This record gives sequence, C-alpha cells and structure tokens, in this order.
Amino acid sequence: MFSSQEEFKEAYLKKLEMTSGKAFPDTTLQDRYDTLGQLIREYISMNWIQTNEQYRYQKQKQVYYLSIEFLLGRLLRQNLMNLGIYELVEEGLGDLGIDLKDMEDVEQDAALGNGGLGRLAACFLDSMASMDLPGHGYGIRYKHGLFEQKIVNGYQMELPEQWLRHGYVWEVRKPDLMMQIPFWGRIESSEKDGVTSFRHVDAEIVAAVPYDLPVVGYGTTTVNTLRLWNAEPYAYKAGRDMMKYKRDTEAITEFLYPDDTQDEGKVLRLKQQYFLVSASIRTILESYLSRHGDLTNLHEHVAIHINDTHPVLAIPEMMRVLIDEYGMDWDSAWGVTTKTFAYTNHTTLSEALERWLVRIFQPLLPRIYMIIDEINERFCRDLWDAYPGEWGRIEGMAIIAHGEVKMAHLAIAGSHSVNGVAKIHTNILKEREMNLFYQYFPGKFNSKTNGITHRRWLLNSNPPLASLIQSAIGDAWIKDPSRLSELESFTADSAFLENLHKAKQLNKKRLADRILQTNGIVVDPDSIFDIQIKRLHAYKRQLLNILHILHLFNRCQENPDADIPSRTFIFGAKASPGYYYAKKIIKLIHSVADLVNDHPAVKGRIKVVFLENYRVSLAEEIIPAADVSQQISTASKEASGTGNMKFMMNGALTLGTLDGANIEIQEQVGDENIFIFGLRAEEVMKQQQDGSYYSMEYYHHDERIKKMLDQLIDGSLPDAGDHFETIYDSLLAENDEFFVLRDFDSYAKAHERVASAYRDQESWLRMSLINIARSGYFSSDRTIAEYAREIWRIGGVGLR
Ligand code: 26V
Repeated sequence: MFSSQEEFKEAYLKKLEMTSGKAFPDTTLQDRYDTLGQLIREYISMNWIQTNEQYRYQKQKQVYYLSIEFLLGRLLRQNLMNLGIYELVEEGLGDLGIDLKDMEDVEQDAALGNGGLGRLAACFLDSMASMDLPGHGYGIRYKHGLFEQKIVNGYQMELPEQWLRHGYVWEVRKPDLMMQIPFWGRIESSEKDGVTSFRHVDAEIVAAVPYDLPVVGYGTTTVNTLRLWNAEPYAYKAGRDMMKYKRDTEAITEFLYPDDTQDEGKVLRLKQQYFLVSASIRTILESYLSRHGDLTNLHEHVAIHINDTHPVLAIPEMMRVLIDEYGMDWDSAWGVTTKTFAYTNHTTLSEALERWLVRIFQPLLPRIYMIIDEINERFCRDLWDAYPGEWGRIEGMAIIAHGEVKMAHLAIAGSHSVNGVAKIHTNILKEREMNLFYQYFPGKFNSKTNGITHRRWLLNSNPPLASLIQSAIGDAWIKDPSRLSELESFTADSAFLENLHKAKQLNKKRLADRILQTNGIVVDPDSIFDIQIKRLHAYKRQLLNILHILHLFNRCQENPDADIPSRTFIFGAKASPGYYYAKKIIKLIHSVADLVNDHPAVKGRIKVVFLENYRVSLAEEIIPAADVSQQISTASKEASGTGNMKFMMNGALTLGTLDGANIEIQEQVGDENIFIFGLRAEEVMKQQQDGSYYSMEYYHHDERIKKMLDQLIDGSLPDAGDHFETIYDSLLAENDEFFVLRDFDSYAKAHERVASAYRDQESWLRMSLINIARSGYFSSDRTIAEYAREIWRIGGVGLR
C-alpha cells in the first residue's frame, strides 16, 4: 500500500470516497485527515499484530508503565516519520492537491495529562518502541483532557477540552477485553481448612473497556501498545436508579483530575485510580498466565512501573488478586509483588504528596483497604524490630496514620526501586523528604535523570535544524542520540554557524507570523526570543520574569536612550482552575504586556507575548524558535524539568537556577555555555529552616524592587484593579516564600550577561551549537536504557 506513491494515492482516494460517502472534491479536511489516519493505522496493524505475537511466543520480560497521565500531543506526524513514509505521503497527497501540513493541523492534541509527568510518560513510550523494548502504557481514556484555555481581557477562562468530538483515528476499541471493576459493597469472610477467604459482595460493578493505541517505534517494526481504559455501565440492576448508575459510572473517565475540594470529587479521583490499576493488573496477570502458567516467578517476566503515586493501588490490587483469586499465601504474594513493582517520585512539594482519608477510602474499596491495613501492620512490626521504642520514627513512616493512607509510603514499602528524576531531586528525597525510608531501605533508592524523545522534539518539530544536522553528520543520531556530539567539530566552521543562524531565524520568523496572527502583536525576528513556557506555579517563578520585564520598562522610561537590546518575551502557561494566585500572575503578565508593548519610551525594544492554550503541539512550534530558555524555579523545588532539555536540544541557551536537571545541563555544557543565577538549593533550604530571609529588606534596600512592587498597587498598571495586592502581599507581608526578591539582583545581572553575549553573534552561535551537540544525554533513549538495565532488568540494552 505504501510501496509507491501511485499505490498510496490510489488506496487513499478509494478509501476516502468509501468512508466519507462523498466525491473527492466534496470531502472536508476532517474527512481527508480521518481517512489518512485510518489508512496508516491499518498499515501499522500488521507490525502491531506481529509484535504482539512475538511477545507472546518468545516470552520476553514485559514492562508495563502505569500512569494517570499520558500527554501524547499529536500522532500523525510522529507515526509517519517513525514509519519512514512521511515524504512519500507528503508527495502523494501533494499530487492530489492536499497539503500534509493542513492534515497535521486537523489533529487535536491528545492532552491526557497536566505537564511534566504526563509528557515524560509519552516520551518513554516513544523510546521504548524505538529501542525495541517490550514496554507498554496503561492509562485512562478521559473524555475531556486538560482544559482548553481562553484568555479574555487578561483573565484565564477554562473550557472543557473535546479531543474526541470527531472521533479518534488512532484508537481501537476492544470490548471483548472488558474488565469488571467493583466499588463499594461489603467483604464476607469464610474459613475452610484453617484458611480464611474473602468475598466482595453487594459491589457496584463498572466495566473497564480498553481502547488500544499503537506505539510505533522509529525505524523498526516494533509496535507497542498504549491501553487506555474507558468506564461504562456493566449491567443495569432492577430496583436501582439506572440513570444515576450510568452517570456515576461514566463520570469515572469523564475528566482528568476532577475538582477534589469536596468529598464527592475525592471519591471520584480515588475511583479513577483504582479503576486504572484494577483493570490493568488483572489484564497483566491474565496475559502473563497465558504465557507462563506459574505465578511464583512473575517478577522474572513482568516489571510494573508506577508513575508517581497515582497508580500505587496497583500494589494492594496485585496482593488481592494473588491471594484472593489465585490462592497464594501472604508472604509469597508480598515477595512477588515487591519484586515486580518500581516507583518514580516526581515532586517533593508537600501539597502534591497524596494522602487519602480513611473514611473516604474504606467504604469505596473495602478489600483493598483491608490489604493496606495488613501491609501497614506488618511493615510497622518490622520497623519496631529495627527501631524498638522509636515511636516517632515509626509513626513518621506508617502507611496508615492519623486517619489517612499515605500513598508514597505504600509505594516505597511495596516496590523494590524508588527513583527520583534528576540527581539533585534524588538527593533531596534521600536526605530530606524520604530520609527515614532511605535509612531503612538504602538499597531501593536510585536516580534516573529524565529525558525527552529527540525524535519528536528535534527531528519532527524542527525540520530546518534537523536537516542541517543531517547534512553535517548524517542520520545515525536519530537512533543513537549520543552521536549529536559529532556536531562539536563544527564549532569553528563559520559556514555551518551561519546555517545554524539561518535555521533559527526561519523558526523565529514562523513563530513571529503566528504571534501576529493570534495575538496581533508585531515582533521582530531579530530580537532575542526569550521564552518561559510551563505550567503556572509560584515555585516556577513566572513572577520573577514579569517583574524583571517591568524593571526593564522602568529603565527605558528613566533613560530612553539606554542601550537595551531588543527582546521578545514569550510566555505560555495554564493555571490550575482553582489556583487563584497563579491566575493573578497571568493577569499581571497581560497587564505588563499592555503597558509595555506600544509604549513610546520602549521604542519597540521590549515585547511581551502570552500565547494562549499552551499544549504539546504549541510547544513544538515555540521551542525551535527560542534563543533563551528560562528555567528559573526556586532552587530545590523543580524535581527535574524536561522543557529545559527540549530548549537545549534546539539550540536555546538556558537562563536558569541550579535546580533540577539544569544542574546536569550545566555539567554537560560548562559554565561558559549557560547563564546561571540565584541561590543554590542548600542556601534556599537553609534560609527556609533558620528563617534568616526577610524579603522586606530587599524592598527597602533595592530601589528597583521598591519601585516595581509599588507599581503593582499604585495604579501604574493597566486594568490592575486590586488584582495585584495578593501578589504584593505574598512578596512582602508573607515574606516571599519563593525567594523572588532575594534572587532578583542576580537574575537581572544574568539577563545582562545574556544581552551582551547575544551581541557577539558568532560566539552565541557557537554556544548554541555546543548545547545542541551535548544534548544527546538528555534523550529519553538514555533514560530508558538506564531504567531497563538497572530497574526493570530487561536484557539486551547497551548503555550508550
Ligand atoms: C500533582 C497534582 C496536585 C494537584 C492536582 C493535579 C496534580 C497533578 C499532578 C501532580 C503531580 C505533579 C508531578 C509532576 O508533574 N512533576 C513533574 O514531573 C516532571 C517529570 O519527572 C519533572 O520534570 C518536573 O520537574 C516535575 O515538576
């Protein structure tokens, strides 16, 4: 079907007319996209079936990655590129007068995630398939992914996202593989031959129906599976309120992270978690048994990874199935379970550490609660043996305490591996947040620095740079990203650097066009594109960035002839719907933009742009155009960051703190090729502990700070109302929890270093090239190789 263009065109036209029921000229873009997607999916099917057959008969160890989020973005381009048929299809469609780019834009992002954690899961899937590793994802098919953001007059509005509106061509519904998930009800026990067994009665049963997505590897025949579960009514029972049952059931997979401020929402989130893991674990075990037969060696053939604590109920669920359904004794079941599971922690922020109230947990999942209770009892007994009399320590490690279930404690106790996502993050886990656990289980802790798939984030999203790289070093880097280092030999090649400049300018021009189209703001592609895109959060300090812009504006006003280089500051960020402080920051960014963008004193040297509805596909357009990548979290707060890696790989220079993976970026590129500022993590943590930081001193002793903070509340800012008092108070009355004022001076100086470095274009381009050349380490291929070798212990993976 894809062996020649002619064949492709013929097959495509025929299918298009058959599926749409229209003559070709009458078909819509959506029709054309759907048909293309279907055709490609069918093409993928052959390898998909073959991969599954191979896994079944060769009995390789399988890896299952359980995650409440998969932030996939679009798949058309990725699939075509990975299959190696992009050009053929592009040209074939071209002959029919169809622009493949238009097709790509029809596709809605699959935004089944919030941010870093979900995007990491998606990058991992690409790497596993491309490296021929048997690794599969299990997640939830939310009807509405992450909300769509609209900005109205500087305020964020949220609309339900609708990725399934026109159907989704990449999924295959498999109703025959449905699983029944029980909620509520009671547990009855009975004794036979001295063995107690348990029965879950009066449960409300929900059907979990799988939708499978193919995960196509690059340049290989491997096609793995991402299985997303959909909740549906299982059976209507007479005497029950059928409409309520239908609503309650479908609600489980309706929204990503339903609001959990009320009990009802909390129940829903817990339902989602159990729904995901129960369906997944039982499927995994059934598939394992059909291949092997003997459960005692499960861990030799199956590795299950839990992405943060959201899927941690997989551990008690596995215990339940082994004990209640397969009759295993507790100790054997616990041995197999702990050897099968591994857990990744993605944040040390205490508000993100999951805890469930027992009064909510127990009625919803009665048997799972009993099992966790037993795990806790046994765990506390072991602790007592190790630390007799140390009540405080045991209380601090208990899985159930003070009426709550501590999900991270369950994850650590029930896994053989606990990893952080960057060196500094793992160290903070070991030395602080999880120190008691580290003392008790030192061997479980390990670090796996995150990575990103260079195929999506360089090859697919930055064609000008990718083809320049290819012309210089060929295409071996696509399979082996460490070979990007071969680019270092071009650092003194001025013709190459000139081409690097051209590629960047092409991307900047494209982004400038988009900005004009969407925001109506004219920006100069020759200005420095200085970009901060990520979720909006106080610790990520978008506030530091926008306050500094206000300061630059003040400088322009004080001295209209100041030698300030031309800069375009670009933001993209969604705030959680209930996170009022974050929403104020969005408003502030817009207010400063309104003040600055057309102000005569600025003379066009500063532009501030907020790009609405930040998402994967938008990131793919923005990142290739960046000169400066802002990674400015308060040191110690950003576990790793992965945007930082995407920017580096696309030749942007990092302006950042020594936090998360920025530290490892600095190690790779050296001090000369990065702009570091601000307190270090130890300093932040020390000052937090001893209370030696007083933000008010910075307000009184630094005129720049005093001036801009006063501007927040004195009417200097357009449409300020009293919006920014909260921000003002957070910085002064509440003593600036995230050290914004403390780091301001150092940040402003770093910006000056950036500005002066940019003046020397040749040297800037050299720095940029070094960043690209040394970004191979941050490919998720490297990360996955480490997971495979050191955590999952699946053979045949060389570390490059
Ligand atoms: C927490 C919450 C709490 C409120 C409701 C929604 C919600 C959703 C997720 C989370 C946990 C977020 C954890 C997370 O995304 N961490 C990020 O993980 C990245 C991949 O490891 C890492 O690069 C980022 O530094 C880290 O913030």
